[in-house]
Amino acid sequence: MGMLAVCVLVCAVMLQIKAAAVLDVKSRKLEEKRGLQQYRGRCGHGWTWINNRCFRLMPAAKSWAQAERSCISMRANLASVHSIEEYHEIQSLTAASEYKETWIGGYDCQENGVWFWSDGSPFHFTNWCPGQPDNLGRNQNCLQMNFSPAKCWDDATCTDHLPYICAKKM
Ligand SMILES: [Ca+2]
Ligand SMILES: [Ca+2]
Repeated sequence: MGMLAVCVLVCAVMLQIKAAAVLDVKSRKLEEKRGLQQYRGRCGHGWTWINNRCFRLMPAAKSWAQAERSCISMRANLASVHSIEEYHEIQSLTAASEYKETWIGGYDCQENGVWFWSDGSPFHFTNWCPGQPDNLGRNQNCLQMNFSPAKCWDDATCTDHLPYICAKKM
């Protein structure tokens, strides 16, 4: 075999390998997409899949405690938030209601300034508005999102009536 023939053969084989690799990546991406859709579907009607959890905005305003009870009745809790990216995705659920103030699962009822999430997850990430939490009137122990034009977090009076966001694990 001449040098040229060997080159052509090698090139042809290389091209085939490359084509197979591209196909492989394509089919893997398709599989991933299908898997993702299955995940989203598993959340059920009315729920939105974000970061392996299912979220739902409940527009009928309730006190924080009644909101938590309502979430629990759907095997969920008021939503906890663990990163700014997650916050923005959760926030997008409130876009239709013009980013109205909305309860999520943070509370500091037992000891002022010691915050917990009602789903028991660690309270690490925060997005407080400047000057918040201020425990105004020594009576603000529940976390509302979308506060002020900056749409950040505020401690509010737990008996205020607000829409709320529930979240459940998949
Ligand atoms: Ca407080
Ligand atoms: Ca406040």
